[in-house]
Amino acid sequence: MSKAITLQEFIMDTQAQFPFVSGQLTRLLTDIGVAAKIVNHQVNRAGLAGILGASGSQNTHDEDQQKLDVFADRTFMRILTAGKSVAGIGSEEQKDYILCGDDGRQGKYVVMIDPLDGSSNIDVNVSIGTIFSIYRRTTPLGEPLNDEDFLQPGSDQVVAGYIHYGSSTMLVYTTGSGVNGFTLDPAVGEFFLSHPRMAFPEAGTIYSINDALIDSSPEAVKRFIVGCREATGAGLKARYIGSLVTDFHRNLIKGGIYLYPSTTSNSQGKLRLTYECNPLAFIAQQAGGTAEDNAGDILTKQPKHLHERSPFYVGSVNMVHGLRSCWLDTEKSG
Ligand code: AHM
Ligand code: MG
Repeated sequence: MSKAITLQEFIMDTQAQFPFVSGQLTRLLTDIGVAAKIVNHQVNRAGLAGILGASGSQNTHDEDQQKLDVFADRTFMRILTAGKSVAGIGSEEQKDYILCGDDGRQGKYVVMIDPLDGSSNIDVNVSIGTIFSIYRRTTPLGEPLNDEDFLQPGSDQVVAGYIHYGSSTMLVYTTGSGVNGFTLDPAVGEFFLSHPRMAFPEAGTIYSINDALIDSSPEAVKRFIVGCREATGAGLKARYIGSLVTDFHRNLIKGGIYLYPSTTSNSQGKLRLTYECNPLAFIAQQAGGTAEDNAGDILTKQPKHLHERSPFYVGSVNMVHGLRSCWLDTEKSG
């Protein structure tokens, strides 16, 4: 039997393979793995530890924070700010970005994170996730960080990943050279490589959308969904959990598209560009899939502010391109 590869070993091997991956990035990825284990532990015992339910506070989007949202945010902040590699962090749970150390003068990297995504599923024991993204700082080392460091297009990501707290806990990430997935063995407390070189199956068959949004979504999305429904005889299926990481992860393994559209009441949809859409878009691209907003490739979009929202369509190429054809058709007929 071949030896199981731990996350730590894999990170070290990757560092040796790619000269651009510095010791600081290795440290940072290791820290994310450690924080993931701590959050996983709390997620698993949430019903016992008295940390289910609302925390009584709200985040910058006026959404009620759950106790686990706050716990996960604090855990990632504490661990990432303690290492020497992170200069600043943008989090869904924090109104402004956080500067590490001396105004972010030290540390080569900037992290964008949604510490616990799928909050509405926490209390009902449904899978949730963490989404993260790492950029090189744009301001020179030794100077304080500024807005530009946090508002880089998704195409500049160095690393993107997610942790999926599901029936087992997985950490999936890319450094721009394919996507690899690691499963946590709770008995030994280690992530082991379980899903090397993850790739979207060529032809996706799953469509994932909140049905209640369809009537108020753009004509192109409506047409696409009508097409999907008509093709159920040909094997298409609707599946929607309401946890982005879970829906994405399933579609990555089985093949499909996830849609969170703009609507008449929310012209930019719901999901946040910098720490929800872009990381998953980069992973999708590295796994042979693709991601768009209403206008096209989402990775080239210039973020204007930290908590900017964006319509999001991500998954297998055949399905995202099928949606693109619907946009073109509606433009022609409109
Ligand atoms: P959150 O960051 O507050 O958890 O919101 C993001 C979540 C995604 O995980 C999920 O795909 C989406 O919101 C579900 O939204 P809806 O309930 O509108 O379908
Ligand atoms: Mg979220």
